[in-house]
Amino acid sequence: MKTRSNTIDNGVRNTRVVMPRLFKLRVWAICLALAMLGTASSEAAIYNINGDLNDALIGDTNNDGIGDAVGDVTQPEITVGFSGGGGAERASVFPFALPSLTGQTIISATLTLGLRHKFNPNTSGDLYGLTRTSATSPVVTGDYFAGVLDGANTLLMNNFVTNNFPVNGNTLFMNEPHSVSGAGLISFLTAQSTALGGPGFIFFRVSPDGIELPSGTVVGFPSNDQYSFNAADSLTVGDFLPFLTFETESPVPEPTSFAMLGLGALVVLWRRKSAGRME
Ligand SMILES: [Ca+2]
Ligand SMILES: [Ca+2]
Ligand SMILES: [Ca+2]
Repeated sequence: MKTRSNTIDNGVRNTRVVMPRLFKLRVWAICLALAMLGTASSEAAIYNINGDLNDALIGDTNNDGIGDAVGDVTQPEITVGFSGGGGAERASVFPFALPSLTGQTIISATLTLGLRHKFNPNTSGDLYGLTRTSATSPVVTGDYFAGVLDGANTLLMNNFVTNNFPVNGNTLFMNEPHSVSGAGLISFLTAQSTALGGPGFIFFRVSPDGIELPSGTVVGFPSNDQYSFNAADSLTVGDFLPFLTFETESPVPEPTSFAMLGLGALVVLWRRKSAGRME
């Protein structure tokens, strides 16, 4: 072990060798940490995606259980449930553009839709992720569903919106954000991203979990029995619009410059130490 007393022959070497032991340990620790940081790090990214303007309702206008008409895609408010008068059951679909996520792992995600009105709803609205993906965003009639459970698509939240005021109450203005997060949504996004294999569109749907067929034959139902959601087209300031946010992680494949720096410093220290031992 070298001490201050036996290294007085060379001023330059002296300044090196008498470096306090604790300080030397710290330098080693920092170099090692830099090296480890570079080889084991991952990159995180956050994506904030507004709903696509092609969001729309789909109607089953002849009440046969099959969707047959996509509503006006420019409407600021789209509905889910039974519409009186014309007698149509409706579901609403929200497309989102997904970027390429190759090499990334989704670690958290939240989807938010803005519930705008409740029109005497007697049924609840269930939130699904649709199995289909597409290179384009338009909603199609095949996206329609009404009923208790749609086994062909991914149920993300049962009773996403519910009636919580007296049946046959008045229409209520809500503008209330409703969100879903967690493992189910992460799993769905991961599956859709994999299916796309690059950028493309994914689709979420709110469906009524009750069916009222045909119009006018269900005694006691109000003229309207539905929810409405803010569409991406809404221009009203303060509206909660369709919004998807998620975070990804991806490993950094190459040792970074930090790692090279850390390894380089380790080599220099090791050489100096070896040289010191040989003296
Ligand atoms: Ca729209
Ligand atoms: Ca139909
Ligand atoms: Ca339900």
